[in-house]
Amino acid sequence: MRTQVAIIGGGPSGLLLSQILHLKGISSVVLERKSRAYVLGRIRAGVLEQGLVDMLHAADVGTRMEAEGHRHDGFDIAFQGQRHRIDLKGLTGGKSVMVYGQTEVTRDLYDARDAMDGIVIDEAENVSLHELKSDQPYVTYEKGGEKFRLDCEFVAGCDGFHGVSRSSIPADILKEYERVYPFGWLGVLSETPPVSDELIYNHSDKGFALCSMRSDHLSRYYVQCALDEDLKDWSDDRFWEELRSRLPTDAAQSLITGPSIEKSIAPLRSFVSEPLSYGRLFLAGDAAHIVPPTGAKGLNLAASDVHYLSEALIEYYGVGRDTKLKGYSDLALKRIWKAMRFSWWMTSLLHKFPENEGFGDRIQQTEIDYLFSSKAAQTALAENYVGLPY
Ligand code: FAS
Ligand code: PHB
Repeated sequence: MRTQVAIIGGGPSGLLLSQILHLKGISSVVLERKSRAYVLGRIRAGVLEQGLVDMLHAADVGTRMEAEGHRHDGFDIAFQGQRHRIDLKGLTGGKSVMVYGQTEVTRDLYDARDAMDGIVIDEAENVSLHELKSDQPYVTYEKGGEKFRLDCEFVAGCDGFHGVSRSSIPADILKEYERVYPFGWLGVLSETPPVSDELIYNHSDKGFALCSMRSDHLSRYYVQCALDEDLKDWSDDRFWEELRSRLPTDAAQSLITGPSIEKSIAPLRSFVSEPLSYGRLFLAGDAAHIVPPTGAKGLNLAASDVHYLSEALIEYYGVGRDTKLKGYSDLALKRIWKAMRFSWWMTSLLHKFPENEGFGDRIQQTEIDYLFSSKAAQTALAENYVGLPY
């Protein structure tokens, strides 16, 4: 089989890239390791920047998002029982975010690829990348016990943190930057009405908690937890009691609980690998970087990578120039590191750090106090949260 762009990974990065390229007449094949049901069973991000919303519309994948998503013009930060609203719209000259689950974005992308006869090969195992430094790279994989070869001109590594693409770049070329946080997030999805119309990011002496949602009858909650927590030790009742203990009084009293329909623990890390390209291989999304979800940047950063990479491929196939392909890594990394900074800052601001006892705690409290009292500080937070320009 032959295609112009072999895309490794059928998550949001790979599917969005495939859809954008298709609309520009550029062929691609997506190789996904898992089944479609598995991919669509993952509960992940919930907040979309305007840049991603615009990209989904441009890719003819925005209709259901507009019908079922919810625009949010602000969110609350709760600290020591005090809630302060960050007025995103007022502070950014009218910008907002869209609350619409990554699972739904991925579903919409799969549906669009199917509708346009896109080639997405699920359960493609043992994917391996070859001849990346040549102008005739190829990919091999197995499916149903058979071996296959996919000849291509470019390989897009959209296969997430645990994928094969990043590790196909020689170790003496790859430079990795990482900060692993001493805690994780225990997340619950429940068919209950959200505790508030907007998100609430809570800093409490017992640890961070986040009140989010997917719709007016589907809520998403997280509590900061120790890295060695075992999901089996967290009954629904224990989760709701812990969440309630970290919320300001009004939210704690109005919280409506119910059975969890999904419960998972995600570790938190900041990670960037450089460069994002090696010969004909280009990394995008979690394959290249991971942010702690505090700033709601993971999925949105994958989108800006796909924006830059698709623009570069469209230039190459459109006018035969490789200027943007050569500049892809440096350009994408500039925005990646700004989102890395913001996600690290939000995480440092709102979580309980064991080593912070004393001075660190007081600095954290002062940082939040300064934020609540300074429009300039709130504006800086708001412009990062709605998404810096591409
Ligand atoms: P993905 O990891 O989504 O997709 C990569 C795909 O490649 C997967 O489907 C995988 O099966 C496939 N793959 C892997 N190896 C392969 C191989 N060798 N061959 C073929 N296919 C292969 N972001 C937020 O903004 N907010 C959140 O709350 C949030 N929560 C998260 C919770 C968890 C547990 C995780 C892991 C991430 C979370 N994120 C969150 C970040 C998440 O949304 C990512 O940023 C987003 O999924 C990035 O999309 P992709 O780059 O497509 O990577
Ligand atoms: C979510 O709804 O899953 C969500 C929202 C905002 C975040 C992280 C996760 O910062």
